[in-house]
Amino acid sequence: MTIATFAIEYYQYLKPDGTLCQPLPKDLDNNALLKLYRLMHLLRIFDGRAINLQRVGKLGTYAGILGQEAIGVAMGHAMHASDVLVPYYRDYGAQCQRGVAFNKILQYWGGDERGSDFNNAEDFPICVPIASQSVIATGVATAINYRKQKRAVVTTIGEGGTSEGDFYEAMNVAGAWNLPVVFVVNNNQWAISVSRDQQTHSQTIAQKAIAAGFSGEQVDGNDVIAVHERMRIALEKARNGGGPTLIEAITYRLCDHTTADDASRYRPKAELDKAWLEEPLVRLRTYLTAQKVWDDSKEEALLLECRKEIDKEVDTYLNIEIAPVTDIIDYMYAQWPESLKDQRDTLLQFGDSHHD
Ligand SMILES: Cc1ncc(C[n+]2csc(CCOP(=O)(O)OP(=O)(O)O)c2C)c(N)n1
Repeated sequence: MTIATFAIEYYQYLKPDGTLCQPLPKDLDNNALLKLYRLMHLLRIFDGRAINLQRVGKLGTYAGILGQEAIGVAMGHAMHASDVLVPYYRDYGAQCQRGVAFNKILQYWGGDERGSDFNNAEDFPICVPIASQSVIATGVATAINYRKQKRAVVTTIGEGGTSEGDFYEAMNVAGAWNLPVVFVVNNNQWAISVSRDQQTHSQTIAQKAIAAGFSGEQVDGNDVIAVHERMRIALEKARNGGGPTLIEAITYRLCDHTTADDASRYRPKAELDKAWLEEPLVRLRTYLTAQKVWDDSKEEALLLECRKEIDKEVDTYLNIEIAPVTDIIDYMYAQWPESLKDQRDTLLQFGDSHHD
């Protein structure tokens, strides 16, 4: 006797060859798509600059987003200003649409905590301890429900992170309390050197939501249209008391895990070459070109404009006044323990030589 069955849907609009496999969703016309295309380019240029900055010693570490631009961009565009983003470390595409300047993101990865002090007071800073953000998101969503507000929380995680206990706990409470959370899984196929298949034998990540009592689905994460539409629907549902959704966005990390990694040591080259054929920018460009709203001269102008914009952000970052070295201690305790007092004295003794 079968007592439960379930199915996981997969959504796609724009195929890798740039043709549609179903009509465009109503609220995404060519103008909106041009905006998303511009943002994806801006991010790709930002990403390249950030890696270069790290390579010349101007940034500590950096987590790249090459090939994953569509997810953040679509998420950020689909969210309302009053929703809350509880991000992980590959969400610049959403953050930059929510009042976080690129120079702040650089500042964060440059090791300066002031990079997390951005204009948008209710979004959360980048979260590195894997899956802790999932639990935080459920806390925020509980507050929203308690206050009877019509807002949704979006939280992101990699597919590897969905093996963490915190993730399962967050999913469980989100289901049990019908919380307005959209869990977005950036399934980029690798958790550093651990492949998706080694990570879990769950057939999909999306089905993890089923056990928690709400719906999960897969979406082509390189299709900005599909991610946008599924986000729009999940957000609407969350804001209107329909509870949580899990969206597993299937993509591929075309870069190293971070600047501290060398993916060529564990990732088959043939797999990478194949993934390049499905990346998100080219397919949208092919589509827009076929629609006669895009051409080579527009592309050239856009690239120039985006480079200029990112140059400005980099300049701002490089000219930010460096915080006093004692800041790493000053805000940790109301009253310093003895051991920290000694460390602080030592820091003061060596002055600001770290500037060099
Ligand atoms: C709790 C915790 N454990 C381990 C790490 C170290 N770590 C950083 S990123 C990472 C892999 C994450 O992979 P995935 O969740 O698939 O996300 P991706 O980075 O691929 O987007 C690990 C293990 C961490 N940051 N936090």
